[in-house]
Amino acid sequence: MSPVTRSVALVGAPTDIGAGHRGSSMGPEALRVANLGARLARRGMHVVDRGNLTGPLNPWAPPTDGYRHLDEVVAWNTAVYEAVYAELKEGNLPVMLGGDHCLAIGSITAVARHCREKGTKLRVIWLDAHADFNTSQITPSGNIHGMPVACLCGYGPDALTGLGDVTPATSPDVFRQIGIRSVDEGEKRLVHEVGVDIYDMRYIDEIGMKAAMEEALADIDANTHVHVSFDVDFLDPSIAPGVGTTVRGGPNYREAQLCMEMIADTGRVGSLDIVELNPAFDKRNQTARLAVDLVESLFGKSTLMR
Ligand code: HAR
Ligand code: MN
Ligand code: MN
Ligand code: MN
Repeated sequence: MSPVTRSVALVGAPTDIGAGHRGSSMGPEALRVANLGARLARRGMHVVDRGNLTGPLNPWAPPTDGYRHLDEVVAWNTAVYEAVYAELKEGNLPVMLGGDHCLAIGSITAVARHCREKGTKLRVIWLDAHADFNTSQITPSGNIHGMPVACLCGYGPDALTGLGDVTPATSPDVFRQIGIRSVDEGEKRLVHEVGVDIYDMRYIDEIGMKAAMEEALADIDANTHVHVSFDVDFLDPSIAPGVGTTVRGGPNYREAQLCMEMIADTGRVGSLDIVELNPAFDKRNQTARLAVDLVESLFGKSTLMR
């Protein structure tokens, strides 16, 4: 349970507008069917479900100038930005139910504004198989869900880097990326150049999840707002098949639990994205149920056992 707030607002963003596969638009409903709200309420949190945001349909068009569906991505992110900012302003802990990962541009831009207004330090824990640091110049696909971290750091189109009150919304030092194992060639050069703090799977294999998370969480203090951006493809596909872009060699169940538990122990979680869940690839909603399990741990489920 975070001392930041115990009132949680679920905000659905049912779209696959930034993805390379259709179906993450069904993510919010799959999380509801897996009882996300009731599970968090059982943890002692006050939960309100705000329902779903609306936005343009997916035209399934090819990229133009290195972006697929840029106008529609901007429309969806504007809606997410406004909704998440409104929840933070009311003192609620927003949980954005994606949708694909392009929507983190809107949610984190809102969180960054909130932190500036409160004089709080922002730390984003980015759980993902991918670095999501592509630009229109280097993207292999044009899919904007491969670009949100770059956009948040100012590498992207004006309409996305300038969503909030300050451009860019964040900087690379804000991010700690965990579980990374698929980075494109140009993207690799760019993350090194700008110095993103990446705890990739090779590193986690070598030193273990515990030591990796200790490093990643080291400078979180009482004045830090922790935002967790949970791309469900972070998890190993053997336990989480319900995503569009599976990459072998992710954290197993226990490693993922430990990761969530250690973030919970900071007591500073103030906002969350759950993204890239794709029921079209899932079996009996197992990936949604696993995501809900892990989110319970993120909000302190295991703490009572000590
Ligand atoms: N890097 C690839 C691209 O840009 C795929 C990355 C996007 N996939 C995600 N995001 N699920 O984490 O096209
Ligand atoms: Mn992602
Ligand atoms: Mn991913
Ligand atoms: Mn806050």
